[in-house]
Amino acid sequence: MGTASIADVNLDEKYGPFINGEVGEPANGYIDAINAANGKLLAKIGRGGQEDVDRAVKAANAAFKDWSNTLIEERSALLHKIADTLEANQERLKMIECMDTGRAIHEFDLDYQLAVYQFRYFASAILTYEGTSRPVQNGHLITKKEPLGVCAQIIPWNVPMIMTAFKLAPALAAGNTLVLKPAEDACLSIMEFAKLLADILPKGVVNVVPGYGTEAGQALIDHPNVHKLAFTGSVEVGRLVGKTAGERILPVTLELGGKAPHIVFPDVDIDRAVENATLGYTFFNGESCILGTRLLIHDDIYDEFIEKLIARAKEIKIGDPTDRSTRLASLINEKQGKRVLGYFDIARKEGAKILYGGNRVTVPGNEHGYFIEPTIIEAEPHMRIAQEEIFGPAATVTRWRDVDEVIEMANDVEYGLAAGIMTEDLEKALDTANKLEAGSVWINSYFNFQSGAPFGGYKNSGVGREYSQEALDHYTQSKTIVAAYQLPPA
Ligand code: TXE
Repeated sequence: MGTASIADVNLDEKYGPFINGEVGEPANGYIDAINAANGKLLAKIGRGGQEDVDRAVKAANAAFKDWSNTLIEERSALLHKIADTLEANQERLKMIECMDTGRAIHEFDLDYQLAVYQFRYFASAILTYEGTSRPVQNGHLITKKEPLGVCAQIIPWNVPMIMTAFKLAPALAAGNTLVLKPAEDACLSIMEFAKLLADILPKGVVNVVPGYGTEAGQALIDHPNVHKLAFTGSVEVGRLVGKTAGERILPVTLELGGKAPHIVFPDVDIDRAVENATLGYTFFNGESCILGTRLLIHDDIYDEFIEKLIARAKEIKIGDPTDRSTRLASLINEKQGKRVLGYFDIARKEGAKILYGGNRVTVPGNEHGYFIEPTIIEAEPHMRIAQEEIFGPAATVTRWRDVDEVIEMANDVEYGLAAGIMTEDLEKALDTANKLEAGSVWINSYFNFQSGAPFGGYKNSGVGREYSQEALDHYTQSKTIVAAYQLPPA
């Protein structure tokens, strides 16, 4: 299938919860799913509640025994089939996700590539995820990895298919069943994907209950028959999920916010560095926890770098999300739009200087959307604008002179998800990378995702790692069996 257009997406009128292989009626009615840019009704999504979650958890528990006992070769083949199906249907799903989130359509090429890779990676990784077996004195020792049971997985709205793949692929590969609660603000691509899964996976292995966080989400994390909690979203809700896991002694993984530093050394090719920095703060519409939103630029090149950074920002095309030439489009909703503009006001009050941008833009035919200019703000490191997650296409810029000083600046935030470094001196780059408090450090190439590279946060950015073999550890528990050949003598 070629590039899809709006006319091709052909949405259902309603998307109830996907439970036990079927789309059903939600217990509490429906919520409107709105096109983020033009405000038009796209479809209705189920407003999941306790009753739907009960049914979903029951279905996942019923499916667990058979699924966990399937041969790993079979599970691997099914994960490849999911990847094939996602690839075959990607153009339509990308367009649905573009309209639902408001993000520019061209970005979804990366989203779906990462999602497909994720299923393929775990299809392979599970085949080599072995326990051990060795003779011991008068017997034999076996260690094995067992799945946990039913996983409750909650994801946000910014990159729905990436998040779904990050959660589903390792959990399924390891032999778990699951209930996914996508975000109320953007879940149509996931509801469509769930229908495709009905033809691939046994009933009940994957269940999807859409709805509000305080209703479907809360009911899911509180459910007594789930065995693992996995969450991506705000720190605030992450704490709540972590607290629930603590009270119930459940394993938990949390992927929360970020405020990544992107350090520019004076030896860089400035044009290339500006390009990489621009990608780093504007991709994903600025709505991602991994963005390089704190640009720390060496004093020697600061003025020239800023001049070019502003010139580059001016070239960025803000427009209709479905137009392939658009580079920045609409934020998800009014709440996020006001939050981002509110941060610009905070910055002004703090005495930070908005060097470029800072405004909402109107895109004809899309007046409902919150289109925000790429925004460059000169700020002191301690200011709120340089400390808190904005979740919009904005970066702070700050000068530095001394390497120790910039490392301290880079680490002086509550988050530690990602970081970037630009220099031609690899020794300096690696030394700096070793000193940064961040789960991922990208040198000279921001967003350089590689399959198998653990992804997750230091500090308040979370607990646990996804995207890698480590994720299998988070979806399994180890069992040790020590077998003696005979009973000890009486
Ligand atoms: O997140 P929430 P929101 C950050 C970003 C953004 C801010 C708020 O800074 O501006 O969070 O976004 C579900 N029990 N990130 O309000 O509320 C909710 O339904 C169970 C960073 O959208 O955390 C959704 O499915 N679930 C982040 C999911 O949690 C609950 C990506 C995330 O929503 C719940 C998104 C509850 N009580 C936002 N309350 C990242 N790490 O990438 C809500 N939810």
